[in-house]
Amino acid sequence: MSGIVVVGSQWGDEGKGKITDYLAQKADVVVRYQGGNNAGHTIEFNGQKFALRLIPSGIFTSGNVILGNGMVINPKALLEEMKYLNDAGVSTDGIKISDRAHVILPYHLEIDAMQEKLRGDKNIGTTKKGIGPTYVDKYARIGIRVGEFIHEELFRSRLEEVLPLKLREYPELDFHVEDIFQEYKEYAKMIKPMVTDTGLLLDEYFRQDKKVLFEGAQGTMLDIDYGTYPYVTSSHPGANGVCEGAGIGPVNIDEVIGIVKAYTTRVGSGAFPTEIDDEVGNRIREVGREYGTVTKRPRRIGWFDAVVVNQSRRMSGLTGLSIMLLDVLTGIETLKLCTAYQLNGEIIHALPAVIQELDKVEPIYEEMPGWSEDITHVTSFEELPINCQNYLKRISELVHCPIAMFSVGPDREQTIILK
Ligand code: 2SA
Ligand code: MG
Repeated sequence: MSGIVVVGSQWGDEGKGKITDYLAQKADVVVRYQGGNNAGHTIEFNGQKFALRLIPSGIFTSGNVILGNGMVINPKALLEEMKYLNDAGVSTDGIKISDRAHVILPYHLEIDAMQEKLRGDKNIGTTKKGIGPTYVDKYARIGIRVGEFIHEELFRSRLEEVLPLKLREYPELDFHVEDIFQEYKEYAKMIKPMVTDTGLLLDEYFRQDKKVLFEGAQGTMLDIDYGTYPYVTSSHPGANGVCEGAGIGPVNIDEVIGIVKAYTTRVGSGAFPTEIDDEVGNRIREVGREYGTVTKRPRRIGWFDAVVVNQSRRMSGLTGLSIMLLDVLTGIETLKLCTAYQLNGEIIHALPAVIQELDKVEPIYEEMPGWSEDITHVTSFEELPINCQNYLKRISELVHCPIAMFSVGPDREQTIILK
């Protein structure tokens, strides 16, 4: 192995943190390639629980982590996260930040909040971390990159160029170059030693045959092109985002593990064909502790949707599935799997591109008997109750992808790898 990618293959929060932490134990370096502190990765080991937003989970293992060029970085949030880790005795000396990543500045946060308000009941349900507005500036070519940010004079002159444009676009904003500069130049000083050309660094790792793990944030259904647009994030959370967001070529990717829950969840607005709004849904929410890591929002709950995961398999070239939170389904008498959709009397097997059509699809379900045995201590596939084994096998068939691992609880020990 040289490059392994771990991607969320639904709408995020599938439990990527847990799997990347597990795989990170064998990796020389762990890389984030998109998004920013809209992510919330929860990691538990030795009875300790950590919530990471920006920093890759490899910080607990080799300690070598890269924040790639495809990311948008809030320097203040990064420094806070480093302090949180340092206070818990975790070293952050191994962090490297791409000089090509974009910087989230205070006006981005304000624009995010303002746009959400203006959208009214059509709001996206963003995390209000300024993610979308920062990517907008990147593509409008008025963003400020980390490489500029860490040079005081460059940072000031870029702010002088860019801020007036933003103020013209949003006259209600009340920001001044000098205020932002004075506060943020201090963050820049602290970040400077970590900044480098991370693409070069990765090339060295690969040439030395080192093991590189790419950690996706959010999920493929939030992909800016292939997700449920416009209810998406502004990056490419799938393996399709790795090359552009880390500065490597596709030949460096050997394996892509798609993380899915044994059911489905989503935070924020937008289509969700298999959503269930009943007692079973509430039960899954409580047993699975389905609340956002960053925003604490209750997550929407639904049955496993093979149409969604198939789309993720196609876009990311998944080589294996990791089924998370299997134990949460224990005790539910009948489980449902969505195998296809019905739209205007026709059966379809892919998500329509147009959200107004996706809103109209009816899921077609297959029912399977559940299991009631406690599965939190199993250590192999064969130890699972037969109904549970059948449920996993059926998912694998429907998604055309082998199962690489499954998980029956939050601890590192409760992840079972299949040979
Ligand atoms: P944004 O803030 O512009 O990226 O929001 C756009 C959409 O993307 C969704 N999104 C997420 N969905 C699930 N989990 C996310 N991360 C946090 C977590 C979320 C939290 O891991 O728990 O704490 O609430 C995440 N980040 C973005 C978002 O809901 C919008 O639908
Ligand atoms: Mg999360």
